[in-house]
Amino acid sequence: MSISVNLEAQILDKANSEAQILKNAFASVGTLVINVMSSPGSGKTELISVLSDELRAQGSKVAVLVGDCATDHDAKRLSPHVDWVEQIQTKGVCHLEARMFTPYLDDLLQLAPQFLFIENVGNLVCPVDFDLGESIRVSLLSTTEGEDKPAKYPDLFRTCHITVISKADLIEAVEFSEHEARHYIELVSPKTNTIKVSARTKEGIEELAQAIRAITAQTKEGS
Ligand SMILES: Nc1nc2c(ncn2[C@@H]2O[C@H](COP(=O)(O)OP(=O)(O)OP(=O)(O)O)[C@@H](O)[C@H]2O)c(=O)[nH]1
Ligand SMILES: [Mg+2]
Repeated sequence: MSISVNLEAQILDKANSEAQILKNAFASVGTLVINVMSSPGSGKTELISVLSDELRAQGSKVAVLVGDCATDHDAKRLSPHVDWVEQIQTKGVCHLEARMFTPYLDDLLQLAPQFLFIENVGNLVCPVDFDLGESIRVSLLSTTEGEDKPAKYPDLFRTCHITVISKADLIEAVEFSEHEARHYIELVSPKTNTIKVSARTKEGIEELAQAIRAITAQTKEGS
């Protein structure tokens, strides 16, 4: 038992020091890294696409590293909306790790985008423990998956600065209670900023872009 616990601690220590290297590197070129985490199909790729359209319209450069077990479908979807995108195929691994970014680091540092979105592998458990050098964590709670995901998977929602209630255009169709969802989010993460968004109607996209810009400003003041 103690051997496996020590091994896990050592693996996480190594991952965290790799993340710190990424954090320093991205900070040195003024890139804000945003780790986006949620269940499969909750709307991460669609959200990053429309959010990137908004941020680029305001003059920012946006890059994305997107993780899936297999396929490059999401990178292809994102490509028209961003300045740079690469797909990481994890071959079954249920989360992204900082070491997986090494092949892309030189390109990214040269591009020096204002924003680097990391679309994590769709999973509400495994990505939580892996620091990817991000300054912001965003979780999605889709209206199609029920209100109580934050109560069932508290660790993920607890570690996020922003929680997006995604697919807001479907609230009525799936009889989703926003009130109940906000209650569960606040129970596990009282300080999180919860924003209701639809990638279809663009409701909430401007507010989300502003929230990310506000954190960017705070991060710069603090460094
Ligand atoms: N109605 C509606 N559908 C949406 C919205 N956002 C995403 N979708 C749809 O939901 C499905 C899944 O969206 P994705 O963006 O692929 O979800 P994802 O979280 O990236 O999925 P994985 O990468 O597989 O984890 C797609 O069919 C999208 O078109 C939204 O705001 N409203
Ligand atoms: Mg996706």
